[in-house]
Amino acid sequence: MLNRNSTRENADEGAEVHRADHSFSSGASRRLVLGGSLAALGVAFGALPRLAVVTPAAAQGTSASGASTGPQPFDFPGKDKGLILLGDRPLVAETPESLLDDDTTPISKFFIRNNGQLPDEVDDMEAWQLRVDGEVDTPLILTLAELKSKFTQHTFRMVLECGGNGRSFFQPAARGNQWKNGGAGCAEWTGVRMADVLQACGLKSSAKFTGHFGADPHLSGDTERAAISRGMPIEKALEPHSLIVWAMNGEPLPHIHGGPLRLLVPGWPASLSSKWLNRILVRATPHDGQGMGGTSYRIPTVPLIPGSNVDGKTNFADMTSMPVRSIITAPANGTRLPVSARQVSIRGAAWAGDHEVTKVEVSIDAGERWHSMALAKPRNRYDWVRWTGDIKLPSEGYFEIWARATDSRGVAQPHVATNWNPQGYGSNPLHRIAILAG
Ligand SMILES: Nc1nc2c(c(=O)[nH]1)N[C@H]1C(S)=C(S)[C@@H](COP(=O)(O)O)O[C@H]1N2
Ligand SMILES: [Mo]
Repeated sequence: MLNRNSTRENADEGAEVHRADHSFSSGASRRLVLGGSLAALGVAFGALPRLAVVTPAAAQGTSASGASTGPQPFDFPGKDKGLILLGDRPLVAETPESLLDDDTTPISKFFIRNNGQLPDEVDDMEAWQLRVDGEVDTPLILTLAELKSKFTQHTFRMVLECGGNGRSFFQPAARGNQWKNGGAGCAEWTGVRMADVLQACGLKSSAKFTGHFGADPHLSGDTERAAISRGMPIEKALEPHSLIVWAMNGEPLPHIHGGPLRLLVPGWPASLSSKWLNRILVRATPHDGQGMGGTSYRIPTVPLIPGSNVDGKTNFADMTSMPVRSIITAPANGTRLPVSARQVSIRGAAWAGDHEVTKVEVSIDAGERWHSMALAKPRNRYDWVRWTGDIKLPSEGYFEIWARATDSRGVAQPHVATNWNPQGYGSNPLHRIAILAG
């Protein structure tokens, strides 16, 4: 349906930074997708009525050729029509930044990422089985009912973020779904600790890595191949926030999000958070499943010339913590304010993988001056930080709002995507939106 590998709004290969793709829309009947030049904007403004209906530019479907196709309503049961379809086979959809404005991301707005086909839905969720085997004293098969009754339950609000989030900001384009910043959400997850379950099986001294398996068939239908099967060092599995979960925002985990049972491994690429989880294999050596090795979920340890054709066998390392990121969730990109508006309240969210967010700043003059935003206290580790603040516009006219977060190591978001890699991981440039007073 959409070209997954090359969709980029307002694509302009010559631009040295990604733009805050902007459009000031006068409503569904009339839609303008603007390029970057102020001359183009000047023309477009004249054509608009004074108070336009607000449409986030992220909802604009624009093909790689630049032709506007208008927003494509996302049509999936229980999901908000404002999600952006990035691919329909496998089904992948992201959340526009402006739809991530809730403290807890509702299920209806939570992004979807599948690598294979959807497995069949089961009638009896409580009978779902998880096998734990490999480098353990006692391999176990546990039903969901047993997980619930035999282990202590925990609920944490935590960010789940695709390893490729932000990929569309790489230049040249990297392979894969062209995410903006919406391959992430922050929900309340309820389950039991991976650590408690692994320890119930008795970890051998040779237990150094995990391998995760789900019930979804490979996209090709080949039953010999897994849709995806990733794994990690055992230390990550033993963290108190690494959970085996069956509920999301207090509801049974929806099928599309891996129900009845999934992993939730916060801070690291979401590909580790196996959906439809049916097996955890404890290993002495790194897992070698689908999505491990080569350039999959791996980033260069020696910077590459952007666009290089490499196989990832040398000077690459598995991605661990996701990088720091902030998003502006209000106003929406493309918001048109009354001509007299000078005070603008801004809201957003920020998170930083394994690290903490210590600062969020906003600029309306392309980074000449930065203004600190107020940070809300996260509920628990791996929760995102909601932030708020007011900015004063010096005049009517066109402004870009830029937001950047800094993590507890003092690492801030860069202005552009850095450390280019073939599959486009770890892209976290500051978020830019455009507003118009007038
Ligand atoms: N079994 C299985 N688990 C999976 C995947 C998958 O395709 N199959 N996709 C992974 C990836 S790449 C991501 S980003 C997250 C997406 O989770 P969500 O669809 O609940 O948002 O699930 C992960 N777990
Ligand atoms: Mo992902």
